[in-house]
Amino acid sequence: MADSYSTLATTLENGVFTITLNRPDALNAYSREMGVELGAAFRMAQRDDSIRCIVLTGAGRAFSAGQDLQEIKDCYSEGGQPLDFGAHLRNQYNTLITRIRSLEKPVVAAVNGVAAGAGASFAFACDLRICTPKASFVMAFVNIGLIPDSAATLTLVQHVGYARAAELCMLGEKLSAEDALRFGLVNRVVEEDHFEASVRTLAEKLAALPTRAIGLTKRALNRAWTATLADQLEYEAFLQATAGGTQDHTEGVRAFLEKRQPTFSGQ
Ligand code: T3D
Repeated sequence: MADSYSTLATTLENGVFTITLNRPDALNAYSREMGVELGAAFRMAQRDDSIRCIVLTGAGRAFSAGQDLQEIKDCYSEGGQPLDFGAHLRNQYNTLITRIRSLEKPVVAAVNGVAAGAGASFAFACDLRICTPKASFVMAFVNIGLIPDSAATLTLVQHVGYARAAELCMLGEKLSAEDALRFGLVNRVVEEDHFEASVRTLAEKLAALPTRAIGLTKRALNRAWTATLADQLEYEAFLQATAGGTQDHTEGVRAFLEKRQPTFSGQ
């Protein structure tokens, strides 16, 4: 696949669409252009049936340092036009976070280095997080007098609980990969030498599973935070009616009965 992005590098292999944030000199800080390109890449990931798992990672030594503060520096100069934070978040970050959460395919954050500010928020919005021992997470917002955004006030509480989320958000200190694993914030920490291969193995495994069932599972998990027991039971029944009608469900049951490995098509 030809790469038509200037802030991202992408590959599609064995059903795995890898999106690499590619501004290593700025620690892959989020620029306006990166926002536009990420939007396009995630839209394509949803549309293209050959894509069955998405990996989000960073080039160089960082995952992402969050908002590019250089890009908005004029807003802070004497007489500069102040940033319209509400509009900036609504138009850029919020649409991307919504897209990741509502994408009906598994999204894995392969956290190769520091993830700070909205960079951390993007990792938290993914379904799974795998990182190297060098990775770290910094809720850098407080260090510049802002509140955590891009849904981190929700996702971080979901992943680690209120007390740990409050400590990370209020102190703005670096959380190591080891502690992130202990807190349940990341699923796996893998030595750097094996990182790429482990990410590939995990992503290809996800890509070979029943994609529609995974998408529907994601819907149910997303809904769980606000649902009552009765709501959730009903929602599961509703979604299962769709999952039960997929080719992959039939294939899964037939393979079980015929004592063979299933071959899932994603349909
Ligand atoms: O509406 C809105 O815009 C609000 C939205 C907010 C979303 C946000 O993400 S707010 C939070 C923004 N991010 C930050 O505040 C993080 C700032 N960076 C850091 O705290 C540290 O750089 C890191 C913890 C990420 C990494 O530290 P370290 O020691 O490994 O690297 P460093 O030496 O600080 O940075 C290396 C270079 O990257 C350096 O440039 P230089 O001096 O080599 O030319 C540094 O300026 C640059 N860099 C790091 N972060 C950013 C950045 N450049 C632009 N924007 C950045 N966010």
